[in-house]
Amino acid sequence: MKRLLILMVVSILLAGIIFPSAVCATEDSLTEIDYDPNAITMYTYEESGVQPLWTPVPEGVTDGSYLLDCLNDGVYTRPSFAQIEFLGVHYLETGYLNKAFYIRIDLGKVYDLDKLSITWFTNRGVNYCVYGSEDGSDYNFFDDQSETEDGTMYTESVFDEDARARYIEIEILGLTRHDDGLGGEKNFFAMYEIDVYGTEAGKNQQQLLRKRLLLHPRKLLRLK
Ligand SMILES: [Ca+2]
Repeated sequence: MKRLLILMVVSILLAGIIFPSAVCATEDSLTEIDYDPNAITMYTYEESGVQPLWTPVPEGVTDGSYLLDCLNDGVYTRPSFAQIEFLGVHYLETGYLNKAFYIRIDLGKVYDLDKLSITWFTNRGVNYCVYGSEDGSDYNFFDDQSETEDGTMYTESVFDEDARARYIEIEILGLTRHDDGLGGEKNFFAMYEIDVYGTEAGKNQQQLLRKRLLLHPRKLLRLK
């Protein structure tokens, strides 16, 4: 029985070496989470002095833009975007806000997360960090995108294997382009899409095992 097991393990490992494309297939097969974009909320701390809001649909605009639905509809072009505008003290040299504000996404269930990506509407970069929480009160740090450069159209956070959350918070630290002629303090940015990838917690054990087999074959050899 033990020999059979070893033979199976060796066969799997050899398959990984002979057909390395299998590793790529794992990357490509990420599952997108179909969360409700209308469950996205935004908040800041009262004492921060930052006033963020979702830009309301401008008068006369009837093409469906500026709605939260746009953030998870799989459309990465006009008019499918939503915009945030904010007023707050920021450092002129860096564009960083004195105090951050937060976008919170409720995925509806707890997920083992693989990746979060944002497709930006304009060519102004947004500096942010990503946190995750299973219960909505205790958050873990997931990723740092605070070095985003001006002109960035797409950012991506690939999470560690143990990243598990129902709630994701995107901490908006500021914009890379601070001077847009709007008076120094007022600013805005827009997003076409916020994509989150992962699988429902506890339902992906086989997938995780396969991932570990491919990524950490030596660990498997130590198993009895
Ligand atoms: Ca969209």
